[in-house]
Amino acid sequence: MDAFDYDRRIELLRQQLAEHECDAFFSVSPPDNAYLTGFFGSTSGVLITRGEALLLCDFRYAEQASLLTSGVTPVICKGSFDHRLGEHLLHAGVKRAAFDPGCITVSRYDTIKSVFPGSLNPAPELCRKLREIKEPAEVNCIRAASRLAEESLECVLGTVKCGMRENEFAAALEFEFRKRGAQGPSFDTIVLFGARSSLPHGKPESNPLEIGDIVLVDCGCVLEGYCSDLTRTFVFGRIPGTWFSDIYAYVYRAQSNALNSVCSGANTRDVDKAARVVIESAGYGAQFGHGTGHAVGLEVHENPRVNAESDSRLASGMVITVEPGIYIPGQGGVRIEDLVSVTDDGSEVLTLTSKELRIL
Ligand SMILES: [Mn+2]
Repeated sequence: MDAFDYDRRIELLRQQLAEHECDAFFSVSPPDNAYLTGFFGSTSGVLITRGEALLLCDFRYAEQASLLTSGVTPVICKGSFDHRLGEHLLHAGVKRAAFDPGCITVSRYDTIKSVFPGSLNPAPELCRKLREIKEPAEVNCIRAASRLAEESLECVLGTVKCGMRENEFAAALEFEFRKRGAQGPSFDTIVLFGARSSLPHGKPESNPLEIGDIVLVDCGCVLEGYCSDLTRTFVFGRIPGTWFSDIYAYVYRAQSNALNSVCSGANTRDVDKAARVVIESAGYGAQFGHGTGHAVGLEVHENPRVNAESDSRLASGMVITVEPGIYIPGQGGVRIEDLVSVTDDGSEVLTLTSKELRIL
C-alpha cells in the first residue's frame, strides 16, 4: 500500500485555516477524515487546531484508531459523539471553528453549537478543495482500482449468455471485485439490457438477455479507499440497427473529443462543451441531458464537476471522468466513460479497456 503523508495534509489544512481566519477545523465527514488521518471508520470526528490533531471515534474503532500511523491523537468517545466534539472545541480554547456545511446535518450542527459557544464558520472550500489535487500515490490507487474493475468486467463478459439477467450480471461483477481484493463497489452497479439502456442511472432488474440487446455497464470498485468509475456499452449477438451504430459513433467521437481537451488550465465547462458540441451537431443534444463528468477520489463523485454550468480550472493531479451519452427512450442508450488524470504535460487516460463497438 502506498504510504500517504497525512502530516503534510494536516499542515496544508492549517495554512488554509489561517487564510480563513479560523483557529480550528472540525469534520464529521468520513472521506475528509480518511483524507486527513487515514482512518476509514464509518463514524468519526476530526478536530484540527494550530497545535493539535484529534481523531474522535467510539469503542468499535478503538483498535483500528490505535494503529494509525498519522500524527493524529485518537480519542475514544462514549455517549453523544457530537457533544464530545463540541466539548473538545470548547476545551481547546477555539474561537472560530471552520467546518464544511455540505458534510453535516442540521441536527448534528445544532448539538455542537449547543456545547461550543464560539463561532462556527462554514468553509466548503477547505478539506474538499485540498482533495481535488491528488498526490501521485492517490492516482496510483485510482489506477489500480480502475484496473481491478476492468479485469472484473472482462471476466464477467466472458460468461455472458442468452437468458442471463441484469441483476445476475451485476452480482457476478461485484463478486469479482471482492474476490480480486476490492473493498466493494464504489456505487450501485448499473447493468442495463436492451431498451432499458436508455435509463442513464437505471437499476439492474431480472429481465433476461436476448440476441440483439444493448448491454450497458457502469461500474466501479473501491481499493485502498479510492474509487474507480467505468462505463462501456456493448451489443449481444448482433447490432440492433443502424440507429445504434450511429449513436455509438457520435458518443465515441464526443468522448474522444472531450478527452483530448483535458489538460492543466482547461476550464471544466470547455471539456463539457467538447463532448456536447459533437452530440449537438449530430442532432442528439436533447438526448444528452447530464454533465460530461466529475472528479473521482475517496468518493466516486467529487469536485470539480464537468458540466455546462461548471467553471473550474483543471490542474495537474486532478482525476476526472469523461462520460457523455445519448439516450433514446424506448429504444436504448450509449454511454462511454473513462477515468483521466491531469498531468503536467497533458493527461493520462487511466482506463485501458477498448472503446471500439464490441459484439459479445
Ligand atoms: Mn461516473
